[in-house]
Amino acid sequence: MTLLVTGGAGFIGSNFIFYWIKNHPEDRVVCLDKLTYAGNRATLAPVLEHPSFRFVRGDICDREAVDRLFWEEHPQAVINFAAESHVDRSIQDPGVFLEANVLGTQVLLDACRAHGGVRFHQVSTDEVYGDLPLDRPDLLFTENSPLRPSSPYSASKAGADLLVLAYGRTYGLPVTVSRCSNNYGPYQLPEKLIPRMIVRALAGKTLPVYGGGENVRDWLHVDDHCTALDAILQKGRAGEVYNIGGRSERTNLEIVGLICRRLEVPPEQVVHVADRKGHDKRYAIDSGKLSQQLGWRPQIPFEVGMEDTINWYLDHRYWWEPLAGEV
Ligand code: NAD
Ligand code: TDX
Repeated sequence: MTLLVTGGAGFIGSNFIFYWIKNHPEDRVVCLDKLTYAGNRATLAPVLEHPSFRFVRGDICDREAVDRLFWEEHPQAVINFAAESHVDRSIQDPGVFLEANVLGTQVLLDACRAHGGVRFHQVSTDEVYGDLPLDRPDLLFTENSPLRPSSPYSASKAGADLLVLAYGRTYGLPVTVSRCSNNYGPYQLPEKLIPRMIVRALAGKTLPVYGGGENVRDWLHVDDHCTALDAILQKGRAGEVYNIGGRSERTNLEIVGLICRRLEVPPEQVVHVADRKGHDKRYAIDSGKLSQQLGWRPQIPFEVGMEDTINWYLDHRYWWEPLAGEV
């Protein structure tokens, strides 16, 4: 089959393309990416010459370009990673998040409808559920938790999720949605917590922790996210939402502490700075539905994945140094 991967020059999309080409060599993969500040064509260098891969620079909001690509490639499935993805940027400038994340998703859904009901998967986030209190470690997000997004980013993702599900119900489009916890791994832009701290630590800069640093995130290695997406694309039921998480909860201070120990950074380099507006306290995901119905389990223990990730950043300065100017 031909699989259209949007946003494939970003962090998770590029890891997914590598995963898919390796594990499904019979398939053709077409990547559509606008190459915003977050997209990097060089990341895809290992597959750019691959005979079953094609890279197309383009905007998912551009109806004509998307339609043309569907006529050229006749994809049997679309997986949508394309999005503005950084919460802090959405607080500064929400407009572009609404355009890319909501309207761009609508353009893709319309193309799937117009071309015979193409299978569509939306890559979404646990942030659509809002946050959980720090003093209730027993609580987890399930697929039935109410949507209570806190930031313009998560509100735009929640809007897109609802649109996807509505296209499934109204037009019978074969859609699925996955909501994943925080990813880490290679090729993550150093605006996000883990690579930002690694890159700044290596540069001898301060490590800025927002507020008290007690906020909790549920970390999942990007390769485990890819295997979950594979299971959903192949076996997921149309109209369903699947949570994806690693049950690997850590406070931000624990993450920064781990990086400091590994890179032998003195604790004085860690500084507490102004808190993020509307900062979500805790995310924790129950992915029982995915494991029970589709047999998925995460395979990479957090400490192992972090060691590999830190080593990757140590070995790939050429990749991140040009991107690390302002972080
Ligand atoms: P990223 O910012 O690293 O990459 C986003 C990619 O989308 C970039 O290559 C960018 O050029 C492209 N893009 C942006 N707007 C576009 C447009 N209008 N048209 C075409 N391409 C466009 O993001 P990421 O961390 O890889 O996240 C990918 C997806 O996964 C996003 O939808 C995000 O909401 C979701 N997600 C991310 C995480 C995480 O921890 N990073 C967790 C759960 C879900
Ligand atoms: O410099 C920092 N200092 C800091 O304390 C940065 C960049 C972040 N933080 C904190 C804020 C969060 O509590 O670390 C935590 C993680 O922050 P981010 O890396 O910005 O991720 P988060 O806001 O949790 O969102 C991420 O996971 C869900 C992705 O960016 C989203 O795209 C995804 O949907």
